[in-house]
This record gives sequence, structure tokens and C-alpha cells, in this order.
Amino acid sequence: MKQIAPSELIINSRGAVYHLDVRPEELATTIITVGDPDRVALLSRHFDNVEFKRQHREFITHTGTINNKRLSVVSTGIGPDNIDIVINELDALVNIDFETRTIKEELTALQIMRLGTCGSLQKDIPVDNFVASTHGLGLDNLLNFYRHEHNDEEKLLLQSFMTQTQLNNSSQPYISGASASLLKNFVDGFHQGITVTCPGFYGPQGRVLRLGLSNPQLVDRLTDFSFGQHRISNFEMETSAIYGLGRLLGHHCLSLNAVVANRVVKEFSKDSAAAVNKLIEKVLGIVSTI
Ligand code: R1P
Ligand code: URA
Repeated sequence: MKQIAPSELIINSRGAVYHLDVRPEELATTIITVGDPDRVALLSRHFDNVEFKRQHREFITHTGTINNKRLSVVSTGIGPDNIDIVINELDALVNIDFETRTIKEELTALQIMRLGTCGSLQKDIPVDNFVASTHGLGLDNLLNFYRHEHNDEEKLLLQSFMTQTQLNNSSQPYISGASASLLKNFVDGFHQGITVTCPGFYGPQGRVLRLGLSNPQLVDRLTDFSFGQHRISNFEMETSAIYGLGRLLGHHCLSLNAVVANRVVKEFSKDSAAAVNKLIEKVLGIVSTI
């Protein structure tokens, strides 16, 4: 069996994976990822017990139980580049034997749920509402570094996306769906739609401060996009990378976001912390029963 070299899978002196600083036994198979490191404690304060806490750089991990369900909460920081690190290291923790440095014969499928914040692209998805992403559509290019294929429907959707948005000078977009088995638990109280993941918060999400944009119509074109019954509900900076890598690695992924900005009516939440706390309580209530 082929050994993975120390330069490729970096394991520290604690026997933990390089960036997350987590050992295999310290991770639960149900994981909630959050962008903001401070959000980890906001979730783990609801645990019945916390068995493990660790921080390395922006990656904080708390593992514990809630209603007898073992759960890890992991902060990713911002952006798809961080998601490349987090998803690969989470997968390595369950699917690579750290002693032999070989891929295990029996693979484990993780449940990975993102709990984040986003900007709404639809007037009827106001601030402080919640969105469950049916798909992650990436403008961030991450998945293009991995061998991947789209099915026929995805190819047609992406073709239509390129035509409708005229995003000719940006990278090759990619798309992956949510885990249907997870998504079905998050219907009541959630809007659904395609989430576009951007490689930035300002220009890549059509915000103008001092610089002009190469595609000034971006927000309007995303809002107006339609393909069959699909429309784009929101954008943020991680979902497509989680869905894309998660699908390639065989994990079940879902992204759930509180709307803090509405880009159509140009409004920002008056209390985004309260919206995030409400989402945390709602998501933990559901996760602890599935
Ligand atoms: C930008 O402010 C950040 O907020 C959103 C975006 O995806 C990006 O990470 O998510 P989080 O609140 O989870 O960080
Ligand atoms: N996060 C984003 O990425 N964009 C927004 O508009 C709000 C939160």
C-alpha cells in the first residue's frame, strides 16, 4: 500500500494533523464548521459536556456531546483556501491511518454542516432569515485544482450561468449539490436556493468602495439568474468548496447561513449576532436528533 510522505500529510509531535492540531480520536463524525473562530464557543456552550478544546491559528475545535450525540465544532476562518485545508484534514483524520500513513480500506463518510452568515440576493429573503443551500456554485476556482466531473444537468446549469451572468473574465465556475439526506431535515424555517461562493467580500461580491468593478452588473445578474426551478438565493465565501471537496471525498455536506446583508434592498441586519444565535439554537436542536 502506498505511504503518504511526511511532506504531504503533516502530523505534528502530538500525533495531530498540521493545521487543525486535532488527533483522530478527538474528532466526532458529525461536524459543524463556522467561519468565525469566536462562534465555536457559542455552539459548544450548548453541549452537555465538552471533552476536547484546541486552537491553532484560526482553527478552533471543540468536541463534546449534546443529547448523547457526539459533535465537533470547527472554525475555518474565511474563504475557500481555508476550506481546502479544513476539509482535507478532516477527511485525513478519519480516512488515513496516521500510523501507517496509508488510506484506510474502509472509508468513513462524515456529516459536515456549515453554519455561517451570508448576503441575500433576493428581495424576498430578508435579513435575519436563514438559507439552506441546495447547491454551492463556486466562482473561487478551488475545485479546478482537483479532477472532477459535472453531470449533464450541472453542465447545462453552468452553461446557462455563464451566458446569463457574462462572467467571461473570471475563473471557470463549478457546482455541487447538498447532501439530500441532510437537507431534508432543514426545511421548516429555511429558504432554499443555490449559494454562490465568491473568492472575496468586496469586488467579487459586487461591492464598490474605491475601486471600479470588471462586472458592475454582477449582483443584478446573479439575482436574475434562473435555470428551471432553480435560482440563486445568496452568496458567501465557503459553501461551494465544502460541497465540492466533500462530494469528491464521499462526505455528506450541508450549508446553513443566516442572512446578514440583503444586497437587493441594500440593508444590513440590525442585530446579526442575535440572528446567528437563533440559527445556532435551531441547528443544534435539529442536529442533536438526526
Ligand atoms: C465574510 O464576512 C465571512 O462571513 C461569511 C462569509 O462566508 C465569510 O466567511 O461566513 P462566516 O460568518 O461563517 O465567516
Ligand atoms: N458574508 C458574505 O460573504 N457576504 C455578505 O454579504 C455577508 C456575509
